[in-house]
Amino acid sequence: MSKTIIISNRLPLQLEINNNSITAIPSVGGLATGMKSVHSGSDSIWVGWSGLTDENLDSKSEILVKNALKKHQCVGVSLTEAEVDGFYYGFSNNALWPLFHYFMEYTSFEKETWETYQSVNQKFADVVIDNLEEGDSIWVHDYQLLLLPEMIRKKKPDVTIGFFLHIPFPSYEVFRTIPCREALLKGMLGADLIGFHTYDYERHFLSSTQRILGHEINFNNVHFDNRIVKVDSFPMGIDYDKFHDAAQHHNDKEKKEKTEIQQEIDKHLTGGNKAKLILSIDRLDYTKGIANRLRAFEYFLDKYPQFKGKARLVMLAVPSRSDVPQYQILKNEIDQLVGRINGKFAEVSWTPIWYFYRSMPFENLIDLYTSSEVALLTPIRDGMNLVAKEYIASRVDKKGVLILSEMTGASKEMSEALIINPNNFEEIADTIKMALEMPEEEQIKRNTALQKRLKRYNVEKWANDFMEALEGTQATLKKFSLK
Ligand code: ADQ
Repeated sequence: MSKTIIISNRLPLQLEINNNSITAIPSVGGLATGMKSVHSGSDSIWVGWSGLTDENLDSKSEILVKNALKKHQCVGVSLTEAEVDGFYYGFSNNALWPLFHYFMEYTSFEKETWETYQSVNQKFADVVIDNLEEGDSIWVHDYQLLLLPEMIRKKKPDVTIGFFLHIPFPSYEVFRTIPCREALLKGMLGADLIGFHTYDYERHFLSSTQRILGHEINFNNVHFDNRIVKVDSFPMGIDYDKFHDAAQHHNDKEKKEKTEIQQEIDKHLTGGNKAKLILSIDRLDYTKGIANRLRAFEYFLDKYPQFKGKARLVMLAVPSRSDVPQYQILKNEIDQLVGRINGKFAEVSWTPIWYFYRSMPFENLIDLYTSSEVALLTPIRDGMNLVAKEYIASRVDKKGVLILSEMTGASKEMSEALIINPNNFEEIADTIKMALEMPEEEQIKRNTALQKRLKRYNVEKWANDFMEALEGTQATLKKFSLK
């Protein structure tokens, strides 16, 4: 029986090691949830890194890990610490991540990390080929594995390969600056179908392909190496029912069942102390525009002092890539900004910013989504931004206002949100005021339209649409006898 092989840098599992046993707990992240409809039954496997380096595993624990992964139809790619450094922290996160998000000043190209990126992609390819059988389809995910489609194609010319990029694809003028630009494009073009979140990313990719490689492009088909590669956009959705149902359950809860965070929020929302909550949630990453958001919020309080004591920014940042120097610098900058703004405006009964630097369990996310009158998401660049969708899905009463950066993929589908330029503090300040004063009927009208769309284009539909289009590429090839 043929199967689908899903490949991503990390497996959708967390490994817990207790003395002599290892348990693999499935992750609940967007990608893992979205792929549920593809990665289920016995007709799929997932290939990726387990998160443990070879140095952390002896031969006994290696077998335990392998068996634990097998139970979840996962196959591990083993990596050394040096490989993780060069491939993940080095080339993926010091070159590709900043460049693809237009942070050229943070981009550093080093020969050594590029070499490790190539050899680790080859390691992934070898594991895939070892597990590949006649009739299998392959779905490769994200910027860490740009070379993988071509590496697999070289060994298995007839296999069906799909590739999806979760981050933006930059414009030609930015992409052309990377020394290994031909190799990266050719790597991706090993696929039969290349998917992006938005039409803009798709266009940027096609234009780079045409101008750098000189290939013929017919609508969204690239003619390459005697093959046709289809390029299309597939905006990723969320598990809408999961968020909506959890929010409904949250609203039905008795007082004594409430989480500590919710009890704390309730305390601050009662009596004469009621301040509306403006929520932001992201990984602590320079692409997310966290410093801009803080400065814009400061500007808002300066410009509209009538909101002092009446509005509060609740800012949740998840620690991320803390071994990369830019992330440490950003963390310090944000700590200082929060301290300075709180010092400047705080009153005995009101602090303008509540800042949490940690990951939170799902039920606390729901507490925050359901308790906040406004969500303020200001990325400088973001492939999609799932938080915007999760906030709207959690608004069971249909109230709440989403302020969303025009630099996110999500803004292309969520035109009922208040769309802002994350570099325009004046506009952000005015939009926060508008959001806090928006009549309830208007909030309900906007959110009704948004929810309808998010429910229909959920993550399962995203995965199914991609897989259907991938199957479609094979039908086209047969029709034109190219296979
Ligand atoms: P990310 O950059 O990680 O993803 P995003 O799409 O916002 O960004 O997803 C973050 C996820 O983490 C959300 O599901 C959110 O609920 C969760 N999360 C955030 N803060 C949390 C916290 N403190 N505690 C617990 N969970 C938290 C990349 C791209 C995006 C793209 C996605 C999917 O950068 O642009 O939308 O992949 O393709």
